[in-house]
Parts: sequence; C-alpha cells; structure tokens
Amino acid sequence: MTDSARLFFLPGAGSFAPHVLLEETGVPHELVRVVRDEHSVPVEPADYLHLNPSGRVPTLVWADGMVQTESAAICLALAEASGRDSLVPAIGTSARREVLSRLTFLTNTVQIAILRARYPQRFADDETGQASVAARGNRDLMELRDGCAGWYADGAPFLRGEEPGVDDLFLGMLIRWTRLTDAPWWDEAALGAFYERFHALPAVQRAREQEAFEIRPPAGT
Ligand SMILES: N[C@@H](CCC(=O)N[C@@H](CS)C(=O)NCC(=O)O)C(=O)O
Repeated sequence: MTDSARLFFLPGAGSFAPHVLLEETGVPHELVRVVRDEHSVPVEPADYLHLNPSGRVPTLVWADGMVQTESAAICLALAEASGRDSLVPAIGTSARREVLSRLTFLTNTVQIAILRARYPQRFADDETGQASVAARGNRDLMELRDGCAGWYADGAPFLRGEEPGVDDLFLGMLIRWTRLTDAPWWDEAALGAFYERFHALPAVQRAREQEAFEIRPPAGT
C-alpha cells in the first residue's frame, strides 16, 4: 500500500484519458513514463512487463496495489471512485447505461478504426492488404465521426450538460488521435467546438503540460 496511484504512460497515448481523469478527480498519483527500445519493447521501468505483459500503456497501479489495464476501464473506474454524477451517472439509471454504451463504442469501434487507418500493418501482412485496411478504416471513420457529432447536436457543452463526463473525456483523447488519419475530426463543426472545450479544461491542460505534448488546435484557431 502506498499513498498514491501510479500511472504508466506514453505522451498523448491511451494513457492520456486516464491521466485527465486522475487530474479531474484529484486522486493523488505519480506518473511513470515508459521507455521502449527500437522494437517497442519496454525497457524502463525494468519490471514493466510484469505489470502489463502486453507492454502497452496505460497501466494504473492503484494506491491499494491493484494493477489495472485498459484505458476505458481505468477511466470508468476513476469516474466511479470519484462519486461524481457528472462524470458517470449512478448505477441503475438509464443515463448510466448510455455512458456504458458510448464508452464501449468509443474503445471497441472508434479507437480500432483509428488504429486501422493509422497502423494498418497491425491488421494485414502484405502491402495490398494494408492499403485496403487503411482505406476502409478512413472510410469508416467518416461515418463514425458523423455519428459522434450527432451527440453534440443539441448545443450543450458536454454530453450531459455543463460538466464533462467520462465519455466526453475519452472522446477528446480519440479526437486528437484523428490528426493521424485522412480527416481530423476537429474539422467537423460540432466536434471542433467540443474539442476546443475539451482542451480548455484545466485537467486536460495540466495533463498535457505534464506529458509535454501539444494538442493541435482545430483548424482556423
Ligand atoms: N486495449 C488497450 C490498447 C493499449 C494500446 O494499444 N496502447 C498503445 C498506446 S495508445 C501502446 O501502448 N502502444 C505501444 C505499442 O504498441 O508498442 C487499451 O485501450 O488500453
């Protein structure tokens, strides 16, 4: 048992949303940057593969010693632990069920489409297959983008009103990743406006500064 949680991260990677949640909820934490060799094998900290055998980030070691992986699950767990309804509504409510659907959709469909568009070599062995995976990933992202834009069509700052929820924060991380695809999502009006609100959040600013990377602003700003 220690007093603080430890988040193992790479700048701007899937550890970013958990980092924002840690900042937003005020959970005492330390950041541990994972260093990888030329084959993407983690070399620092030396025991990282014991914590997370996949070698990927994020990994959160909670203050009670529990080791948690999977970005969306960590975000949800931090939101729950905060007891803040704005981050995740109470168990048993329809608002909660909607958050679960959104978060799952974001991690198993949008996140994977971004990976297909950007890292097709993970999904096909030969160049022809990779080109096809990337093209299909980019095409799917256009449809997914329009679906997510519809979430903000009522003009509310965030999905459930004035305060960001865990689903807003996870989506904000993914929107940044779309800079690596054919059509960054901030070019869509509703998502561009949301993304500006996201990166103006103090918790996002602090996490971004600590990880030392830039959030590319929407076009025209
Ligand atoms: N399903 C995992 C995926 C984790 C993952 O792929 N993390 C990426 C960064 S976003 C990573 O560690 N990449 C390094 C690598 O693949 O070597 C999650 O969502 O947490």
